[in-house]
Amino acid sequence: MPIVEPENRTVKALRGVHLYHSPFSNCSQRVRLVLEEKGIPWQSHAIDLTAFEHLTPAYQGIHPKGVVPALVHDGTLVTESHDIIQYLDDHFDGPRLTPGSPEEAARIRPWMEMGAALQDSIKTLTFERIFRDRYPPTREKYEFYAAHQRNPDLVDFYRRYLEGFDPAELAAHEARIRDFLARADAALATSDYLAGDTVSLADFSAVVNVHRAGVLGIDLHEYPHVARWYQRMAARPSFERAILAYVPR
Ligand SMILES: N[C@@H](CCC(=O)N[C@@H](CS)C(=O)NCC(=O)O)C(=O)O
Repeated sequence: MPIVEPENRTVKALRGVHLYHSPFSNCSQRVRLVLEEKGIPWQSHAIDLTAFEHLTPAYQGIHPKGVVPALVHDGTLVTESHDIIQYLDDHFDGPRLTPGSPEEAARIRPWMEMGAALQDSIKTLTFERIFRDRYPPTREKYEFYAAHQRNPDLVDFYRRYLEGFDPAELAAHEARIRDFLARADAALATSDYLAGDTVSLADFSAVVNVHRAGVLGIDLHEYPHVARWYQRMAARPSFERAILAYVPR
């Protein structure tokens, strides 16, 4: 499913690892973390979402859903950040981030699924609490977006951003993020990492969402095991290189 035929055929000629990504995007941060952890050399194609660079015909022809990140490896296009990090772990040397036994692997998958399911909540609160001041929506921007974004769900999202999100919806998104933090806190009460005692893709999937939850104003100290785990994850060199080097906070 994550491997897709690009409509923009030029990417098929790319050799090595190329990442189309954006500095602040949590999904891009997730992929950059795993690239750093595994020590994979890669070429950057930075896409400025605030300048709508993902709306160019060239990029719309790369990612079928019109979002970042997108990875190209020797001409193979992989989309969806969780599928990309699994692909990287499966295809490249470096520390194995999906531990060997089926039991251990089975503990990782649900965290990846929960991390993916949280994206709508993370995105909505990011637009409301951070972007609304920095990049206020206007009718002109919406019209440009609607004319160039082929993904109707995203056009609808931008319309709701322009018109104002329903407060009940915003509260529900915060509750979902808090529920994720509570589940992580329970798991981390009995093990060092989310899926056991070794770091895995589960942790790299989750840490970007936890980091963003803090930026969105949720006090991580309400989740003490998460707070301690987050400190350890943030102390890894990958966190500096994949996250803080792009956006200090
Ligand atoms: N399920 C996708 C979500 C990707 C996504 O939502 N990307 C955001 C940035 S984190 C994006 O490109 N948004 C552009 C837009 O909304 O116009 C993944 O995990 O890769």
